[in-house]
Amino acid sequence: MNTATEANFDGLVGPTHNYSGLSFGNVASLSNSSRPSNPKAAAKQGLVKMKALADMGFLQGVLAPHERPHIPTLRRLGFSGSDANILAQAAKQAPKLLAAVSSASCMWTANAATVSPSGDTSDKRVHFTPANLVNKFHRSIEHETTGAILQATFKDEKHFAHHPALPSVDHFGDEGAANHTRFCHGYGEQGIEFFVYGMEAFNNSAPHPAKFPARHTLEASQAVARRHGLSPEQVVYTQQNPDVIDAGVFHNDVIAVGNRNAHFYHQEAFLDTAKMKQDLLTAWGDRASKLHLIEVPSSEVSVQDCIQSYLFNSQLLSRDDDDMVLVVPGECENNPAVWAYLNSLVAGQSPINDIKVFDLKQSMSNGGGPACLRLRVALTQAEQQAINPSTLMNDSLFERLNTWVDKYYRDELHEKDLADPQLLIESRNALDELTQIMNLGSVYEFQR
Ligand code: SUG
Repeated sequence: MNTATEANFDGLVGPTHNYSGLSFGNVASLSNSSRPSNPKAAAKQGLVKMKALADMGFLQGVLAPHERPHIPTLRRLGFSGSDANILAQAAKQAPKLLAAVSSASCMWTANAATVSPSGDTSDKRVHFTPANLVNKFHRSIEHETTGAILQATFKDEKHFAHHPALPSVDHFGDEGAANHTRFCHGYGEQGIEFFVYGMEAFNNSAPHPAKFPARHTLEASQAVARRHGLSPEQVVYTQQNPDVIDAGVFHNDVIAVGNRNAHFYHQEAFLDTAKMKQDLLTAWGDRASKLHLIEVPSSEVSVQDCIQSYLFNSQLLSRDDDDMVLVVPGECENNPAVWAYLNSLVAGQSPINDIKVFDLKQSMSNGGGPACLRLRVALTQAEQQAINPSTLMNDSLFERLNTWVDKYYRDELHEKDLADPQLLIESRNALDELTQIMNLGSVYEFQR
């Protein structure tokens, strides 16, 4: 019997969640720059989604936020003295740098890593490569702590293999699972790993976007596939349409989502849609179920509607064979074209039979929807037993984390507050307690 399942590990929003306009190419991040944020509401919106999915019977995990403002990075960049002095100097001399090292961006755990389940890898372990996120400075400082938290969550070397991030250089720009999807018949079986890249780093004549950066390269995906020991005939590489990157689709998960035997994507998502379909069907071969390719035409939902509503930044979750639910942000309900499309979708013949809507406005205002907030990890029964149990969502963790958020989080944060030494102290106290709640050990620099 195949008892493997897919867990979702959501990023818990950190106490310094704010809007600093740090992500060129991400429309929401730029348009909400300098608006006040509400870290308490952000964390609670995320927890509500996690708890709802756990209550629906899905295996739901939590990944802890990182230490922010990140004083070790400021020290590396030449600031010195006490922590309070460093914050004051950085606020005066380089406020955007202070904002960058204060971002709670690790909440978007779709960018934490690429994960290959044991059904796909040559040594039959689950492989993790934290994403280097090299295209954005504020995100490029995440991968070391991400690696430490993943190791504290998936500890057992018998089942889990952890790699360091790829070299931190544009040629190997890696945004993790936001550009990676896995298709399979059952979660424990050999799957097809589908890597979507924005550009080729070593081929200047290949197409690339003109206005906004392509954050992820083909060469990065190929390196991850090699490291994870994937079999080449079960890997498909596809290029994102450079025009949609230029329209604001900075990750593939803003315009496509897949799960098991369903690929739900927009007509304009890929550079060569016909080849993408053919390559997937060839790799799919004669598996026991049919591969559903659900293409949304521009005539029904425009690329702009996708970016505004985050229709495709949804979680496509299997309740049973050919019975899936789509978890979407509230913005989909408020977009008439998208909502009409979704209603016709669930009434039709596809395996997508239900829609669940969540209010994630705090994260959405920085360009992070339901799918950005989660890292998928398909696990066999034995692997599930090997996870750090204190990271799994249930009634008691939900209650403890809500109490913890109430104790430490502010309900309003402005960019100028990032220089407040008290915010650093509050955040460290919060994380210190969190590592005990989640039994993570000393994963932060300030604890060593
Ligand atoms: O990398 N926004 C994130 C959003 C990541 C969304 N993830 C996925 N699509 N999987 C980013 O652009 C904005 C931070 C700010 O502007 O304050 C930010 O980092």
